[in-house]
Amino acid sequence: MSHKNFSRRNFIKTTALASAGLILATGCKDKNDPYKRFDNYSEALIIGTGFGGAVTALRLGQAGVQTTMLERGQRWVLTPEGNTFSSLALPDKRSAWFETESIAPFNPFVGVSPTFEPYAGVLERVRYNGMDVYTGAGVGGGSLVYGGITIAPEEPLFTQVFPTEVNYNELASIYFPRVIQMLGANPIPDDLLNDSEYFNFVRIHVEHAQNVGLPIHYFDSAYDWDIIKQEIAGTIPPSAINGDILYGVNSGAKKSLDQSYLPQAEATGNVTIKPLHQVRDIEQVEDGYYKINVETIDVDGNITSEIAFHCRYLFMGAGSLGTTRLLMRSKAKGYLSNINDTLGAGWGSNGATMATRAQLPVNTGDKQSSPSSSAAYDFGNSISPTVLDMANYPLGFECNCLIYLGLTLDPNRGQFNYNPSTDDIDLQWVNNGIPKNAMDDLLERMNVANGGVSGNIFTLPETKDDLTYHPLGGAVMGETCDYVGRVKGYPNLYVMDGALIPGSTACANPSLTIAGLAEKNIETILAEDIIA
Ligand code: FAE
Repeated sequence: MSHKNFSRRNFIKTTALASAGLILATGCKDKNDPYKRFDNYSEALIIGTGFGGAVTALRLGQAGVQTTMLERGQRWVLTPEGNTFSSLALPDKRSAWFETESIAPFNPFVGVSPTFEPYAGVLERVRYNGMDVYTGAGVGGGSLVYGGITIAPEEPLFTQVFPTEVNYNELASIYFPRVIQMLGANPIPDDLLNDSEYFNFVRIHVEHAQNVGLPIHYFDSAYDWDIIKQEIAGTIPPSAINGDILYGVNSGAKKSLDQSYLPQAEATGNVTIKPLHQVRDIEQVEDGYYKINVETIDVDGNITSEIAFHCRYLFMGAGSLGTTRLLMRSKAKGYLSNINDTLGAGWGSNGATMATRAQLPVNTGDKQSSPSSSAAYDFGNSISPTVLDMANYPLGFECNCLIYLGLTLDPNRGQFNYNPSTDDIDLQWVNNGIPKNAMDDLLERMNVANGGVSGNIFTLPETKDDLTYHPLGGAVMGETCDYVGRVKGYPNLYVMDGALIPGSTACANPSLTIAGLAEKNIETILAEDIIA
């Protein structure tokens, strides 16, 4: 084992930075940080490399704080051949986090799926009683698998979900624009929207929504539209336009966090990312420092070593499920026993639904596989305000159908409980029907105005609200944490990710809200807790 060497390297590097004035320049409160006592020590440590983790890493790195990021998944590096990720059409082991067949929610291969060996792939499906949750795994977290939809919640809905201590105007005017600029997210260009056969389905969606009086929002999208044009022109192999979004985009068109925040964080010279490092649990040790117990794994899931890291400032960025699991497990083992009993509560699915309309009297085209670009706002819905994201449906043939992701303002909240027999958490979830009913109400109005029926597609026969891509909550602000993510009762322990969110991002896809809050919170934490 090279713990000693690693520790010594860290020590030498940190000392060198300190003598160069780089660490003292941050004005850390305790200038005699006794880090030498611990193996694998870094001043700050972040668990997870998704939105909350990546934002935190960049800002810590820029402030001169030596930071280690532990990520359970792989680092996926794009190749010129365009073969890094699994395709959607023929999923292989790279598509899923230790599964043996495709886990796509609209899997057209059910029963006849290709099977494969369990592997450290990019998309995880966690099956709870009555709710399946999807999350990303790998350097970049959910951004590897996400649709790039970058939407800010509307203020009247935001204030129904978030506590008044979170200032909407501050987020909207400072932090959301900062994230959008960092991601390079931007709306679909007019030429693609108006003329390309690859976006015919979007034009139909817009027309159908407008026919029932809904305003359309062309949202910022974390896609490089020039690369998409190259894919369409055939100058590079197609990937995003083939619907290869769920398992990663091979052409580089998706502006995932490994193209923005994370390389910029590493470029500060203060941030180190360690892939295939799966955190088991966390202990508070003497003087308020933290010990992080880690299994290193190989891509086949074998544990290759068990090691401990230490840090002074610990940031949770393992996502709603990952962070809640780690905190609850650590609490149950007596390592963080003072976290209050709100831990595990307040979890929500973001009121998410997935639905189709079929038998449409228009051709939606055989190329409805490109990134989504528009949403319709149904805030007058009598059951719940609903945002209707147009989604891509990579069937590859004319289906006269459209697929949607609907986000509703669902007040339903679940409760996680630690299960000692599995050493994991279970979700207690009772479906209240609101997301499905709101969505069906909206789709029915669209069918009456435009033709078509809801559902009735073999892969998605009816509106589903028992799965979500948007897990939120578990260590919620104002309850388990304060309003900037400090875990109550545990100095220097912070929640920076979706676990902090009170179960919903108010009819918006969550990445922008999670990242915007992380930007805002790390600014406060640096100023008040880390820098003198
Ligand atoms: P997240 O991005 O999930 O990152 C957590 C990281 O922690 C992951 O890399 C994990 O591998 C890692 N991790 C977990 N446990 C451990 C452990 N024990 N040890 C070490 N590492 C660990 O967290 N949102 C949008 O706004 N727009 C979209 O278009 C959109 N599309 C989506 C499509 C799909 C298929 C999915 C699954 C999600 C989508 N989302 C979308 C949701 C979005 O990806 C999600 O809200 C954020 O990624 C959550 O960010 P967090 O920082 O909470």
